[in-house]
Amino acid sequence: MAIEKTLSIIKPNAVKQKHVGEIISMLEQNNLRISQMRMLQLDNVQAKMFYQEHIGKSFFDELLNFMLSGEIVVLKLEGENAIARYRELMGATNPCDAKEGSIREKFGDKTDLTQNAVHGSDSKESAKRELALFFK
Ligand code: RTP
Ligand code: MG
Repeated sequence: MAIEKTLSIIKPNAVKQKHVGEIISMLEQNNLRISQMRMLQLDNVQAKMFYQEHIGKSFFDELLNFMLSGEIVVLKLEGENAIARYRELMGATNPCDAKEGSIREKFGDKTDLTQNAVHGSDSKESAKRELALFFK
């Protein structure tokens, strides 16, 4: 199996609720190696660039407002089959549907699917594009 790189974002709700440590611990326990990590606040231009695939969708403005609402942690993760393994660990987009023990089940807001605690790249192409936005 090939070693892959992927981008994780710990979203503003999880940072505000002090779940950064627990989420990082889950990444480490699942052999998703952290090779780079930063805490930052997105600006409007960066957020639009990052979520360009969702421009025009019904949830876009709400998503952008949320992602601009506080600090986030961005992480470069590496490991065998890391893209799919991290998506599995995150759980379904809607925290209500996320399987027990997944990051979104534990830390996502079950009344607001926008606030689902984490992001993860969904393909090799997305990972490459998204990593380049945060890590030189
Ligand atoms: P992500 O990109 O954050 O890893 O999540 P994902 O692939 O599971 O979901 P995606 O379809 O890419 O959506 C990006 C983020 O937009 C918010 N969202 N809100 N209200 C809605 O219907 C809705 N749908 C998506 C979520 O924060 C989702 O993670
Ligand atoms: Mg996505």
